[in-house]
Amino acid sequence: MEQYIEGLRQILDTGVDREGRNAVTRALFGMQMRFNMEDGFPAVTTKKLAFRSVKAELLGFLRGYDHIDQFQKLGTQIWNANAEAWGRDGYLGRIYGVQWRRWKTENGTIDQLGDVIKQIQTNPYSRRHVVSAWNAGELDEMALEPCHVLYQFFVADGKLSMQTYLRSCDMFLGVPFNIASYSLLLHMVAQVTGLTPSEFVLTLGDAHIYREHFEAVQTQLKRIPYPLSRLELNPQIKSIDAFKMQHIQLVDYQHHGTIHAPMIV
Ligand code: UFP
Repeated sequence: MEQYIEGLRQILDTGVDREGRNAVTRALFGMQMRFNMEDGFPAVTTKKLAFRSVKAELLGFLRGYDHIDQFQKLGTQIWNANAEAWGRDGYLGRIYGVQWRRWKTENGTIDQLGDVIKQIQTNPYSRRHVVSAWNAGELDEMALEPCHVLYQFFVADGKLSMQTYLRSCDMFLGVPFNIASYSLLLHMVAQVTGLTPSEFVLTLGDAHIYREHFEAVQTQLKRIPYPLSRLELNPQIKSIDAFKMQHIQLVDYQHHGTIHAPMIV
């Protein structure tokens, strides 16, 4: 997680301040972080990560959920503020999971993730293992335009790697969540394809810290990181659609205390 901490420091020290859509941020454009799963699971240790919420949101995406009630039932409140801001009675629209699993075409739907998993199994060295949430024709039907826009898998030596493009990155609140979520997805896809999870590469576009979070970030930067945790998946699960909350466990997670800071919608 040093790269994440270093990224926070770099933005705070050298970023540019701008008044954006919802608030003032300090930002840098274009960064990359690499997390090797062999080093442990990249759950941030310099504050408490709400891993239960990470699991619930990702399972909701995998099921193609599009309503706040579904996410809440699984155990996450993460979409509440965006749903409220959008004002459609809890309906979230054509968000991530809908595009991953049911991208609309003229005569049906495409299960992008399901298809990519099949391709990883049958044609592992393909350069087309891509899943896109950025459906330009449906952006105005989403509670939030996708921040994690696209991801791609890569197979070599029996190992599976993955890269995600994050166009807009709330470095304090969103990014630790995104890192954990995609690292979890990497583990899940690796398990169902019989590969070993290797690197998660996160490519960041507009990487920003909200002015409201500056103090919280300073607090975090003073803390000494702990060794990384480990992820355990129930090894019996062999289909991406079969995962449930209890099949996913973060173990030996040592962390500093929660740092409260408002989510800027
Ligand atoms: N954001 C993230 N990660 C996410 C997500 C949202 O960092 O996964 F969904 C943050 C980035 C930005 C805001 O601060 O939410 C989205 O605003 P905008 O659409 O104006 O970029």
